[in-house]
Amino acid sequence: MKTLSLTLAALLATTSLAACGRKAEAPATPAAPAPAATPAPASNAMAGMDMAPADKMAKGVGVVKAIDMAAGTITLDHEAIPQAGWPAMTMGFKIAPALLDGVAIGDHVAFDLKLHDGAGEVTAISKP
Ligand SMILES: [Cu+2]
Repeated sequence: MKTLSLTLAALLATTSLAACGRKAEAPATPAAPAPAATPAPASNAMAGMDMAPADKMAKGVGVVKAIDMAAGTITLDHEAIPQAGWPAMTMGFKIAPALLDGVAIGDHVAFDLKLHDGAGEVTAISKP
């Protein structure tokens, strides 16, 4: 009986982990139709994995190090971003290719970020 319980627990754990990687599906999850009064139940359930429970905006400045139009990414050597709790560093961000018009490697830029799960997407970029 004890062995059976352990096996069941292991199965449940495996199922939960598998469900984690398939957020896009999950139609049977009771938490899916979120009532307006309850803020982001899915995020709360995943709290251990999230750096930030919800999207957050931040502003930064830095220098363009690399651009990948096809992938829609930009690498920025950015100064510290207190709103994100980040020190200065060089890192890649998602960016809509349309925003990369007129942006070149070596440009000093100011940018807006949308932060989600510790990753950032550049939502605006300009040369001050
Ligand atoms: Cu960074």
